[in-house]
Amino acid sequence: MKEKKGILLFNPRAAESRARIPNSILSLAASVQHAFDWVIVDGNLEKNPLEKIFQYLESGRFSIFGCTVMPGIQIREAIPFSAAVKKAFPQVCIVWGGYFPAAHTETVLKSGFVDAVVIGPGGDSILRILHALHEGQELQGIPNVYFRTDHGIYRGPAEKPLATGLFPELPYETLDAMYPLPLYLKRGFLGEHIMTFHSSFGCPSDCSFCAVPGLFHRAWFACDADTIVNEIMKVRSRWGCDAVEFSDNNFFVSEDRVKKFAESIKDKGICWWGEGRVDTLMHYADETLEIMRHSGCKMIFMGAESGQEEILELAGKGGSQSGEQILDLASRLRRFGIIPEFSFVLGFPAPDERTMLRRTRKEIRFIRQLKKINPDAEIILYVYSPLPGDDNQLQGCVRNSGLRYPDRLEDWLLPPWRDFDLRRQPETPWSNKKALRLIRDFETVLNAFYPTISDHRLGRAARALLRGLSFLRYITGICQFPYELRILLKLLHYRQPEKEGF
Ligand code: B12
Ligand code: SF4
Repeated sequence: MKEKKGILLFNPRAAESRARIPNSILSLAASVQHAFDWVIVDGNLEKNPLEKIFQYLESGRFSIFGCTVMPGIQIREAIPFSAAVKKAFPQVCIVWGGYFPAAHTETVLKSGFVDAVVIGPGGDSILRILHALHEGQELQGIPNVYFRTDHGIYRGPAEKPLATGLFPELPYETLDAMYPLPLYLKRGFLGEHIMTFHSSFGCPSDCSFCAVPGLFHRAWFACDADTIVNEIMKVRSRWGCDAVEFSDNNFFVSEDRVKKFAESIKDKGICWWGEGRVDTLMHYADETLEIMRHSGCKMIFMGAESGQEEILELAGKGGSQSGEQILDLASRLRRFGIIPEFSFVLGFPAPDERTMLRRTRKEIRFIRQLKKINPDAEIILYVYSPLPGDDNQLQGCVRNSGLRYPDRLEDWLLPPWRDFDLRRQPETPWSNKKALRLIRDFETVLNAFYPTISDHRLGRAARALLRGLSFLRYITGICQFPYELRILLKLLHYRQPEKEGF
């Protein structure tokens, strides 16, 4: 019988500190585990990941090098490592999945070293690719799989994922044998040993700046509350975690599910955090918020995006969310002792510099008002990094601006594309130096006056020093050139959730 070859799954480095359980590829491993051999190489934990990848591939055990790639830092290893693998092991099929190849599929496949791209949840597709390679068949017809042919890009049939296959039981024990699980259960604001769990795919909303609607078309698939609790308790009893970070795009879609989860997890000594929407949470009953808090919900991340109606409209949140609602929720969550973490997206395309500066100043005033209402509210400032996407008002502005993404995959490694997706200061036809400086200066003063609670290493003395030194600037609103604060934040190794996660 022909030898069955398996898959080497690679998670390129994504974080400077605090490696998280690599759920993107671990869930792929879970989908193939009963039929094929698999191993994981985690760039967040390896000193020399390429060496490890080569060692595995030299064994001849693997027919696929599967690489997960989200925009930003991960392309820095994904691109050169995939090119090197193709050169040294041309017979190995290189498959990419995740948000970056879903957005730039053609560029990825045209590179010549990525053989196939899987769009959306990949468990079922990767299993079918493994079977096809084993049986010497073509990849044609496998749902959501794109690949290069002599005639161009072949697009497999688009198929909605089936909720049943989306949440396979994760092989924590096998991962533990490769990378001891405690390496992923690190200390943070939520607890001493935080695990990451992903309990739903997609989102029913379609914000115009977000990558999720393009992949899921407003569908949302979730596992039930009992499954979440069982998985957490499995990790807790074997490795001892005391907190969970949910990495769902929108954990709070179903109030009923959240309530059930909160009721079952309470008294189990677990703190938790998740991402949701302002309008959804505003509609939650007081009783649910009360149960959530008592069950260990410490903080909720929400895309506030803006306090201005015109921007909310552009972002696709107009009509259902308003500035007033954001302020109300900030005050409401304060009553329940849950910290709201609001992210804002600044720097959307504007018709001229005056409008851009007016909008930026208005946003800053709104954030100051928000902090007055709830000083504990965490503020995350992003700058809009566009994605290729569907037709909407925002995409129209992007297209009219003349922005063009690189044609060559390798160009994503060069400035200005290298940092484009980090949401810090993407170079776009509408980016404006004065507005960016306003944002950065305000962010520095805000971070010093209200240091994030998520930087658990920052002691009391350091916080007091930062607050004292920024007091006058914050109170007077004179934020220009805050060099003294920048230096101090750097010396204190201040950790920004915008860069490192939450
Ligand atoms: C955990 C996480 C991180 C971690 C790193 C994780 C890691 N890999 O080590 C941290 C916190 C470091 C991080 C950082 C960033 N992140 Co992030 N991150 C996530 C998050 C919350 C969860 C990822 C996950 O585990 N999902 C669970 C798995 C099961 O789902 P999945 O990843 O989609 O995988 C499935 C499919 O995509 C597919 N698939 C994925 N990979 C592969 C590979 C192969 C071979 C195949 C066949 C299939 C396949 O199959 C999988 C199983 O079904 C996602 C949101 C989300 N819910 O996915 C954002 C997300 C991926 N991040 C995003 C972004 C933009 C970033 C940043 C670049 C920017 C920012 N400021 O947030 C930063 C970079 C920061 C930096 N250091 O520079 C965006 C990407 C959106 C986009 N623009 O396309 C997302 C979608 C959040 C969002 N809604 O905006 N992130
Ligand atoms: S609510 Fe969040 S995840 Fe859903 S579409 Fe909007 S930004 Fe994306």
